[in-house]
Amino acid sequence: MSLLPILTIPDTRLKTKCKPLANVDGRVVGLMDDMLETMYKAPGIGLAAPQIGLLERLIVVDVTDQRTEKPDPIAMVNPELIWTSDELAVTQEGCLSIPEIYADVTRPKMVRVRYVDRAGEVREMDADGLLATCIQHEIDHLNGVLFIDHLSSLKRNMILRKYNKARK
Ligand code: GNR
Ligand code: NI
Repeated sequence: MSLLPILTIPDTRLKTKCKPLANVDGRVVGLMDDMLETMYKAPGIGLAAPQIGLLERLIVVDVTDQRTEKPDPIAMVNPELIWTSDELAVTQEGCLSIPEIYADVTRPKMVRVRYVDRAGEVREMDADGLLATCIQHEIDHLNGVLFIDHLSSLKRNMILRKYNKARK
């Protein structure tokens, strides 16, 4: 297991569409474990492969509270949203690739996701609440989309000015 450095904006790899994985082999399982370790250490509730510079369709999520609940790590290869609810939910989101910036994002409240698990089996999962939000945030990363891209250009530009000023 190893900790991996997390890329931050404006790294262009965060704006790139990632390629599907052909299969789940030892390399991919090793990456899942390294990404989970990196996510827990950050700490974060999700991590997508492009955030560690890998342009492949792989995400990990665990929305349990690390201090009070037992872990529930989930790794998904080639995840796809096969259904999203008409009902929407607003969640304050953050991103390890845009440190210390938070904003309300509106997304479908519930989703059904199809993916390949660490055993190479195709699975489907229904998600609601923070898990649904996190899965959508991570799949966005695989398409080169960041949570700030869901905001108005006025709001996004305000945030980017704030980020660049804090980063200077
Ligand atoms: O740690 C994270 N928290 C979070 C909070 C609300 C909505 C999405 C997230 S994901 C984020 C980690 C991250 O950047 N994943 O890509
Ligand atoms: Ni993120």
